[in-house]
Amino acid sequence: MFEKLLVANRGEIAIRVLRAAREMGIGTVAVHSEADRLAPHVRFADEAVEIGPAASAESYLRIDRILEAARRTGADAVHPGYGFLAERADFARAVEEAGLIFVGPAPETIEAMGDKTAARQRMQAAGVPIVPGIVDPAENALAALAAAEEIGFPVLLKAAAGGGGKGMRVVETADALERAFEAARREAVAAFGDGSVYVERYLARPRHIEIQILGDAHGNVVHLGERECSIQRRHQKLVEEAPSAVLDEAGRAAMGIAAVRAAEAVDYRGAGTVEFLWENGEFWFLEMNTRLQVEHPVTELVTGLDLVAWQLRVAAGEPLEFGQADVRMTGHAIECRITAEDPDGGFLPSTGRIEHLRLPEGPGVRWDGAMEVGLDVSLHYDPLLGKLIVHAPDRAAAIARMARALREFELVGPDHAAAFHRRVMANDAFAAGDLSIRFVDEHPALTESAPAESTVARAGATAAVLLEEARRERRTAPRLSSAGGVELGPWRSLGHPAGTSAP
Ligand code: MV4
Repeated sequence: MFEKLLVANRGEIAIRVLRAAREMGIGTVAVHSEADRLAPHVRFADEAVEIGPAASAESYLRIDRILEAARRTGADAVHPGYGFLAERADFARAVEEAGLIFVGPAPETIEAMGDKTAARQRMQAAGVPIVPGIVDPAENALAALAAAEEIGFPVLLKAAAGGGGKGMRVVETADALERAFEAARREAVAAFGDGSVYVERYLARPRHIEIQILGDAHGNVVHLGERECSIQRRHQKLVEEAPSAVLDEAGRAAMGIAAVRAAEAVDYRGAGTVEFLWENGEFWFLEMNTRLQVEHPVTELVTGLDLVAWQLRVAAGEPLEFGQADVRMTGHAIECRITAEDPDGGFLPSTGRIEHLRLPEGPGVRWDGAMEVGLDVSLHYDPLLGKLIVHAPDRAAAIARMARALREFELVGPDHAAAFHRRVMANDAFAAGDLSIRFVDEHPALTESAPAESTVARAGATAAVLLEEARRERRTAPRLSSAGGVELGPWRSLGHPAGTSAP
């Protein structure tokens, strides 16, 4: 095992990785921007190095400064987290060329999966089902039209350099194809500097289900089951769960085998995710993500495996010491992403100081976050404040547990997504497992607060802030009453603290 790990990230994922390293007796180095001097992740590491101004392009995306921090601290491995440099083949290569271990797959693997048409070709060759369509970019609109006629309308035009939905165009009829093709091409050039566009059959109401895989440097690959990630908005996942309500043992095995084949086809090392679209019992490869994902905890809770610990072990060259038959799944896990976004205001990012915070506790509850009272949430970074994750014996119990945990959750400061999640947990279609990637659009009430709800929320929030201020005052200036005792302070007038809990 290596001796000192540098975590090239911030926020909850930096803390997650630093925690695993500590438990394994590995030394830790955090990096941070000027704005993040007092950020929580800095305190979870043995050492910290400042790498530049607040803007990510000047700090967390600066390969040179991160490698310099590793050199100065004597780190021998680098974990990229997710986002930032996690899927940059040039970063993985630079880390290796500096003589350090990159905690992730080989640069060639990252590259192979970055080009979507190349990925489709490799998956097709490996026997992994891909969405029907072409596996080379269309030369021009006429070629795209010929492909579309063959596939059958509606079709989806996609950018080969894409991912995340940029440059995608649904085309319903032959008449509309040429214009859509030129638009998709322009968008792809603007977004990726590469106008290659290909054509797929359009799936109208699929689910997004992905398989977690883990590979070592000795050719062993296992899958750790699926995550259902259909509840999303504009390609931002909001709720994830494991297992999916639509996969039985046979379905899980089939998708798992396809994912392992996909991983083997690119000599996958480390933790990765193979994404599929699922519709009416059929599934097709969509993309492969060559990183640890935000939603990895739901897999950890149902498998009992520490994915970050395994990432570190296989990066150090240790073999997986278990096979597919040893992977067992128990119970049901759900994750809600608590983002600093206003769910009743189009999910616009929100900023401000965290004034009051109370995190859920109790059986089966996990919080992976990077939040504390006094922290300033800015627009510089991802709006993810933390993830609330629960584990229970079955799906109904997990929903009830998440609803309970969300009622305990109190955050006053920036607007945040907790109210949205409370509504999802109370939603009948969610309870029935009737999900698709259109779930949020199909249930507009999830993103509109009921009038009573906002009044109660405001009252609760105001009470919580007053209580917080009163507590601070008590801690700093206890006043003696005339009888010689300590006065309880102004919070007394607010009634019992339990009455202040946000809805
Ligand atoms: C699709 C699709 C429907 N049919 N492909 C969106 C992002 C990109 N990675 C792939 N995406 C999609 N590809 C076909 N042939 C619908 C989507 C899609 C989607 C996929 C997964 C998760 C969320 C999504 C939201 C909108 C559209």
